[in-house]
Amino acid sequence: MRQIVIGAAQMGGIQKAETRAQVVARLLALLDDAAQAGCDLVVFPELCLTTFFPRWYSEDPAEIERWFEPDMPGPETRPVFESAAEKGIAISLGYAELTPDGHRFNTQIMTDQSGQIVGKYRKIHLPGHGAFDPERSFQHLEKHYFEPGDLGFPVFRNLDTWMGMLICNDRRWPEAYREMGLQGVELVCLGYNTPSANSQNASESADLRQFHSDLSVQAGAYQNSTWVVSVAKGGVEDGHHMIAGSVIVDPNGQIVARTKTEADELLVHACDMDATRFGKESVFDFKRHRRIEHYGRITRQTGVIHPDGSEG
Ligand code: ING
Repeated sequence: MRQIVIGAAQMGGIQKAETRAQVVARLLALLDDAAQAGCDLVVFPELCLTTFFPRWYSEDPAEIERWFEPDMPGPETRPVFESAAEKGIAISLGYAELTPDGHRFNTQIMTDQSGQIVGKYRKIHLPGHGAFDPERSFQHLEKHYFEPGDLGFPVFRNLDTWMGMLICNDRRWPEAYREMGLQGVELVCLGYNTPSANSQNASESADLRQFHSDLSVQAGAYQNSTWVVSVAKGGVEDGHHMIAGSVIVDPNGQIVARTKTEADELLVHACDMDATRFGKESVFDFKRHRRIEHYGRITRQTGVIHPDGSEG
């Protein structure tokens, strides 16, 4: 049996004033917990090195640069890679990437158990808006700070398993899972920073947003017969609350483990990768059941076009 003991390393809020060193100390503590628990792989959240800075509008290059990593690992993050390698733990972590030629992405990497990066994903579905919006109770400026990812939805081999990654809003889009499902993905690792309030609809409850988060990852897991590890940075950041509720979802779409707090908390589950086989060979045997001749709109069309030709 191909078993991976997976640690979902949920984080509580990271305050704007928190230094990289302070955050790295939290990641190292979660890694120590993971070693104690016998983890083979640990998944950290989206943007796990900084506060969720897209809630703040800035045009000051110096301030913006503060949030981005030109190197991964860099001097401040190397201790995380070294500690994981010493423990024989593969890690996946999310960060704001600044490329050598000046491009900015919301990125997640994955290492093997020796600390080598074996997978990289750049967030494709950027939610929110690109310009400061005074109508909103708070900003969500990912389209201002990041470019859409340019790597597609890669699937790679790690720990004798086909793995892929998503980031936050991606988990709401079935196409993202299916792109990996069609590559045979068996484990999808993703992190999220999800505000518990809707900046445009005050009546939307935190419970409904948690429900949508769970629904999305459970559907993605079941409909592609894959494990999904979905890890929050939750709790309060400078007065802004985000949902926690990190979960590990099995290939039947069942939540097998969920965090209990909104703080730094390691969630551990022994995941049998062979449990993905039955679904892939029966109800979701894509080769046997899919009828791609009827799916043209999904890649030909971006928005809604009604049968009478009217849009939106
Ligand atoms: N955050 C949120 C997410 O997709 C959001 C933004 C929340 C969009 C709820 C739509 C509905 O979970 C990030 N970082 O994508």
